[in-house]
Amino acid sequence: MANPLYDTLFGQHHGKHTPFLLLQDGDIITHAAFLKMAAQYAHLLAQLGLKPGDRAAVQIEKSPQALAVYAACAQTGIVFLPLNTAYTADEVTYFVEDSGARILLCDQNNAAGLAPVAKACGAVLETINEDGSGTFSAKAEALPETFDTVTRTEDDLAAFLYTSGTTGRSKGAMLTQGNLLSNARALVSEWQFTAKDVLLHALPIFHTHGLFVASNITLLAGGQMIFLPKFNLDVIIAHLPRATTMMGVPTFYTRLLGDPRFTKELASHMRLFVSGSAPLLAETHIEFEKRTGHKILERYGMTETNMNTSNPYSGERRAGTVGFPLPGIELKITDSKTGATLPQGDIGEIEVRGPNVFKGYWQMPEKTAEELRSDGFFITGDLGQIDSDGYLQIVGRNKDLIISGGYNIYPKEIELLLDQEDGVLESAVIGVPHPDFGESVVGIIVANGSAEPDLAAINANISKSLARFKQPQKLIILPELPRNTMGKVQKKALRDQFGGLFSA
Ligand code: MCA
Ligand code: AMP
Repeated sequence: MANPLYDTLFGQHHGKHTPFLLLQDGDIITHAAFLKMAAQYAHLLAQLGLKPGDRAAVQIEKSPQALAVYAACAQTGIVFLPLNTAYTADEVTYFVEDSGARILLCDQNNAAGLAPVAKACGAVLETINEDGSGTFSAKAEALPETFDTVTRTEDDLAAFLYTSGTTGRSKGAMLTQGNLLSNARALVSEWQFTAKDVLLHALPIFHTHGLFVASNITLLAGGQMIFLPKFNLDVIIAHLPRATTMMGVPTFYTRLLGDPRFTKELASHMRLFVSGSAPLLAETHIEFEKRTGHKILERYGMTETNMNTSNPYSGERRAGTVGFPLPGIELKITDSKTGATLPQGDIGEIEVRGPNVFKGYWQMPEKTAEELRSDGFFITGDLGQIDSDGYLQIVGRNKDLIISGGYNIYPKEIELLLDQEDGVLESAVIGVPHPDFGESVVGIIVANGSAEPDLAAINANISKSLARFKQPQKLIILPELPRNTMGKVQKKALRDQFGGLFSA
């Protein structure tokens, strides 16, 4: 095939005037209209001087146009680098600099703030706004409606997705065409997606879940998406009757359960509800089944690996577990210190190997070597246990990570900022249970004695450079941090002490 990713996901729909994206306002974008837009964007990217392998950094609101930029990157062989719209200009600067992106696509509202970033990095700045307007879309409108797809192989890079690290420095996970395609194929088959499916899509498309899981498998199967800009309970409930399937983070499901309009009748026609990105509490799974008669299908994945395991479509979907390795993916539980495989039933580090596993971190060979073994196994940093029936249960994390509403937050990044603030000697950032987001961020500060830290000023300062969802919901001053005999901060003790802060 000339370009496996483009041909398989997009090219197969050429000339089809079938519905693809069903929008909130009732508009319908057909496959043909979508591909025309993507081809025009592909021409524009080429005209702007981008070559196969170059990176395109994209921080725009969810829209058909945003998805068409992904398709255009696939068609031109350009590496798609989507960015969370909540990131501040400081955060975006790092991604553009680190990736060497040749274009930065942003919303007009952020263009003035991001222009210096683009200039300093030698990237072209263009805009696409929430309603699809913008300099990029305007320039593309007059361009030809078809584009000669650039030849690629499955081993070529398709996307960079940045994921934070325990050192506080984000790493660009390099995903190949083959990584994305193998996973989409496995999921279409396991979850029995067909052209008849209508997926209720309320996830953002700048992360794996909304882009590679939800969108890629719908494209591969030839189905439709009710393509909503974000999760809004009223809108979800209004559109549910038209859908056959839905994918979400656990917060979607707890919010639905919190609404009396979400009834058995409303969900009766649905074929499948999928949850992932964060642990789905067994009680949510059970309550959902009681309310609707549906068992949510929970699966487990990562930015670096796409999806690794899934509960079965036809067999028993077991609450509190993430099911079995997907076809073609090997999974083992190992001793974190020695790397040796542990006996079945023991708790240890989850390692995975397969065509889904990424190529490495962009320009970080040492980091890559720390997590990706030479034999191809990726060390996930998650702790798991396999029960006697083969179901994987995630029992904890070997990495200091908070997951809030499905977004990953690395404490180190926030601690580095807090430590620089006036009056702060040191800090520890922890995740504590939160009824809506699963976990929420709390910052613990120790004063350096020079002056009482001004918490309001600290909050205001860090909010300049930190996306809102990463900002501590609460800052607390303690005389000292609990430490073990080796001097390491005991975050578990802090989580135990402050675990009830957001109790419902
Ligand atoms: C929004 N806010 C948050 C979050 N989202 N705070 C903490 N955690 C969050 N996740 C803040 C906003 O900054 C705002 O703050 C306030 O909450 C309300 O904002 P709003 O935009 O109205 O929030 P929302 O619409 O209610 O959003 C919550 C949400 C959303 C629907 C749960 O965060 C969401 O769509 N999450 C999905 C994330 C996702 O796709 N993850 C997949 C990653 P203020 O009012 O103070 O200004 S991929 C992955 O993890 C792997 C690969 C996998 O396995 O899938
Ligand atoms: P990310 O780095 O955004 O790709 O997030 C990946 C992490 O999300 C994994 O390493 C897990 O810690 C977590 N995760 C994803 N799916 C699940 C799940 N179903 N249950 C528990 N944790 C999950």
